[in-house]
Amino acid sequence: MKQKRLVAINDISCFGRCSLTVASPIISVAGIETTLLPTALLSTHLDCFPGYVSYDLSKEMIAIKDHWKSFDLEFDSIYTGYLGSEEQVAITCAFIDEFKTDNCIVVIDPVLGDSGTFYELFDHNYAQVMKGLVTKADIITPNLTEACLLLDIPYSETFSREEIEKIVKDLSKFGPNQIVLTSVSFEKDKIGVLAYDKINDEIYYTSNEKINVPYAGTGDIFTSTLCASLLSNHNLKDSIEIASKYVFDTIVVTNKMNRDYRYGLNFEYHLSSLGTLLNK
Ligand code: PXL
Repeated sequence: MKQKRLVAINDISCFGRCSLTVASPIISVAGIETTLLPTALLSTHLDCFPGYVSYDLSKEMIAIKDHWKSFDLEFDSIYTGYLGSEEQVAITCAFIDEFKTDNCIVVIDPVLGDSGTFYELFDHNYAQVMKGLVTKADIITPNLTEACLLLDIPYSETFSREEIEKIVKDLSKFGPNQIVLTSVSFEKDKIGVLAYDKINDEIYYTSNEKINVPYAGTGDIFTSTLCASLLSNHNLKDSIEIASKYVFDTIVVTNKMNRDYRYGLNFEYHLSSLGTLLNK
């Protein structure tokens, strides 16, 4: 029996349930060995916690990378999320160049923004640099805002199915074979995920009831679950369904708790069931 090993490149937001604090448990529960390359250490995520403290770990990332290389550590997957600066995107590109082998799946969540705008600290220059990282991916998981920023097209909440299919096909021209586009909505009360598999020229779509909540970390829970599912040998169609359903169930249970939205999603509630499903 061979256990797969993934490295997650993302920040540690100590409080608020996003990035590595969700990626690590979700990928581990699928039975995958999870290695962490932290990009920054923050007291909280950046969504509405005034006075947060943040420590950049760019230098440490290079030292950790070089140490791993010294004993030929290998990965079945490299998964990148929030990167704090253009320099960190460059370090991540170098990491992929050094560690990607033929059987290693590179999953890039090109974190740039949401709801039509950039996240704090990011701008068009940063989006340009992110395009370079995207060319190194096998799979990317942009939300619709990020897709538009990568393609330099105006954001809209009312793209038709035809326009969305053109967007995923255009994104695949950057290089990745699988495009998983999140926050797609064709019906008023639904929100979904549309995936394009370039090799088979197939499109898959799944949707759930739309619940308007701004929890930070939703995208991290989705992409972590997608990675866990794909590495557990579920196909792309099943994996987007598993990841979408897990995010939806997690939002439902969190909403019932009536807590401050900044505290993030109660992904722990359904975590063991997710593990059972993925290990089947
Ligand atoms: O992907 C969510 C996320 C990750 N890291 C930091 C964030 C957020 C969202 O707000 O602020 C630092």
